[in-house]
Amino acid sequence: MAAQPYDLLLRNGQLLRSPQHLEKADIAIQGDQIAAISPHLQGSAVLEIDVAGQLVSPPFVESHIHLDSALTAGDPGWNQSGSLFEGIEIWRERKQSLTLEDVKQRAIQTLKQQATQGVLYVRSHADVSEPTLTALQGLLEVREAVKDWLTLQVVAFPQDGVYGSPQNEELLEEALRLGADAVGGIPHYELTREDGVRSVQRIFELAQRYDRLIDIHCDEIDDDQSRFLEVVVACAIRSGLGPRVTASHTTAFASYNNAYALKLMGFLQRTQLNFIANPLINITLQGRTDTYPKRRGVTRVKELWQQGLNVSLGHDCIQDPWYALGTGNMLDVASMAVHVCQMTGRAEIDACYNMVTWQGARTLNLPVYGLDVGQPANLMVLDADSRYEAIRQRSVVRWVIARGKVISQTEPAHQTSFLT
Ligand code: 17E
Ligand code: FE2
Repeated sequence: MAAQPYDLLLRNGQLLRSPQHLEKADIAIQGDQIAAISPHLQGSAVLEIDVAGQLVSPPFVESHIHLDSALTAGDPGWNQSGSLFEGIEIWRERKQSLTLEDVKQRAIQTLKQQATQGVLYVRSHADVSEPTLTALQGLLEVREAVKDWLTLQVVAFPQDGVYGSPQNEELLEEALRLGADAVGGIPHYELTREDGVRSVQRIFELAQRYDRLIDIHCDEIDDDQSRFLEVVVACAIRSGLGPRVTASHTTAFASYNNAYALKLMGFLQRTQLNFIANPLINITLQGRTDTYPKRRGVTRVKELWQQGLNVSLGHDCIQDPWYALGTGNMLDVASMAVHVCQMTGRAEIDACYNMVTWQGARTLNLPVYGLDVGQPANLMVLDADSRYEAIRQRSVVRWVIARGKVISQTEPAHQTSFLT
């Protein structure tokens, strides 16, 4: 009797089996799982695709984006100074008119744009400093609506500070009761340094009480005196929560003097903290008060990576008050990291690819991720034969497979002929 055909068979792929390891193989999918991986798979399939040596990779992980503000650039005004603070003011005005429909429509449109480019895991912040919690409720509904093709985590993010106004602390806790996956904060934007410290301590208490992850916007400023990362480190060491905690942005780390940075790096070794850099936006947002020399304002990605700490990369924004550009393409993010963080060595370029895949999965605390038999069939095929080529060419993601289904197909860019 003939063997049951697979649902889907990808032949002749360059499979990214681990952060270190590429393997030429066929991969078969049955239902929503990876059923077999082998250099020459026997058997047939309902749908068989010859991927002809192209890179077969686990999906991209977008570990840091603000879906509640996505696609609002210019509404109600353009960020003329390009600063974080003008962005916060524009958003403060825009968020007065949020409705559930508005949030859901823009978030789902953005997620589809991301998914067609291979992003199947996303962590989004939801501003919880408006009394109706519309952004949060909208994104929680979106998390449910997209769950058959994309995994969305929602962070309760108090954009205006936990202690910025009297009701914010309670709103943050209410967001956790409503089901946010993680608790966030913004200590460098609290009214005083003491409030900043207190906010971090409160975030850790809430995370423990509600058993949630932590992802704090931390020291997103060029002020070398902004030192809340050390408070996060202290709380992580004392609570033992390290791997469940993320410090996002940490741009001030790029402005610290080396003596202090060296001490901090030593402390970080005791935490297993996760870091997220957002090089597209922070290269434009930071350094705005400098003349020349002008700082880059992206955290010490290379040094953190060299120390063995987990670093992932995010877009942060797609067309919003902080950054009017952005397409959802994670290879743009990785490419910007290669440039801004000077990760140009061959292993460093591969590391930047890993920062939008494996390292992102670790930041999100995903229980399973990767290409192994028995795992959920989530993967993508890129028009490139290596991570280096994918980043260099910003290669098209030809096929995206989510839960065993082909959810997106893109033709490669047209070939150009030189006519002279
Ligand atoms: N809010 C914030 O505090 N920082 C950012 N980078 C964005 C929103 C995008
Ligand atoms: Fe952010």
